[in-house]
Amino acid sequence: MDTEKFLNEAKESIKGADKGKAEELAKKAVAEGMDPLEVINKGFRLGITEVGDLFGKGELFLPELILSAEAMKGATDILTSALPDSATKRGKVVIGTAQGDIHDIGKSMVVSFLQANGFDVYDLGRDVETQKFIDKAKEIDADIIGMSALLTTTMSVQKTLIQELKKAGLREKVKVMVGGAPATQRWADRIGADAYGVDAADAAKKAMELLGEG
Ligand code: B1M
Repeated sequence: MDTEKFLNEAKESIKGADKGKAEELAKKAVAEGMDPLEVINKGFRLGITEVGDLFGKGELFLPELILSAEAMKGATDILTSALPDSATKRGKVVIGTAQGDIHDIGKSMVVSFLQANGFDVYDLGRDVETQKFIDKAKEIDADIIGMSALLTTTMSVQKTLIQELKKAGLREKVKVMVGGAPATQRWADRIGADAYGVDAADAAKKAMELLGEG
C-alpha cells in the first residue's frame, strides 16, 4: 500500500467531512495492521487541524466544522477500539473534559490509550463540573485525575481543579495530568500539575511514569 497516498486520503476525508469514507479508511488501516496513532496523527488529524484553522479564520462555519468533527470521531473511535488490551493491571484514572468545554475527540483517544496500557479508566465525559472529578476520585480511590481542555477559556479550570484538590486535602494523594491543544509543559508546571501529555501515547507514558513505572 502507498502509505503517503493513504494518509493523504485520510486527511482529505476529514476536510471533505466524508464520514463514510473516513470510517472506511480507518477500517482499512486496522485490517492492514497500521499503527493507529500514526494514522491519526499523520492523516486524519491534519485534516481536522486544517478545518479548524479555516474555521478560526472565519473561512468555514460551525456546521461544516461539526460535520468534519463527526467524521474525525468516527475514524478515531474505529482506530482506537482496535488497540490491543493490556494484560498488566495498572492504576485508576478519572478523566474528563473541563467544565464549559465540549471537545472530546482527543480526550477519548487518551482514554483508549490508557485502557490499552492497563489502566482502569473512569471517563466522566465532557463539560464536567470540577467537583465531579474530585468526588469520583474519592469514591474510587483514584491514582490520577486527567483533565482535558481545548479552549483557552477552559484551560484555567485545570488550575481550579488543583486548587480544589488542595482544599479537599487530596492533593498529596492524587496525581494530576493535564492536556489538550492549548496546554503545554510550561502551563502544567505553572499550575503545579504532575504531568502533561502532548498526545494520547504520551499521556499513557506519563501516567505510567506517575505510578513509578516509566
Ligand atoms: Co472547536 N475550537 N469549538 N469544535 N475545535 C478549537 C479548539 C479551536 C482552536 C478552533 C479554531 O478556532 N481554530 C477554537 C478554540 C480557540 C481558543 O480557545 N483559543 C475552537 C472553538 C472556538 C470552538 C467553539 C467555541 C466554536 C463556537 O461555538 N463558536 C465551540 C466550543 C464550544 C464549547 O466547548 N463550549 C467549538 C466546537 C467544536 C465542535 C463541537 C464543532 C468540534 C468538537 C467535537 C468533539 O470534540 N466531539 C470542534 C473541533 C473538532 C475543533 C478542532 C478543529 C479540532 C479539535 C480536535 O478534535 N482535534 C479545534 C482546532 C484544533 O485543535 N486545531 C477546535 C483532534 C484531536 C485528536 O486532537 O483534541 O488536540 P486534540 O487531542 C490530542 C492532544 O491535545 C492530547 O491528546 C489528544 C490525542 O492525541 N490531549 C491530551 C487531549 N486531551 C488530553 C488530556 C491529557 C493528555 C493529553 O491528559 C489528561
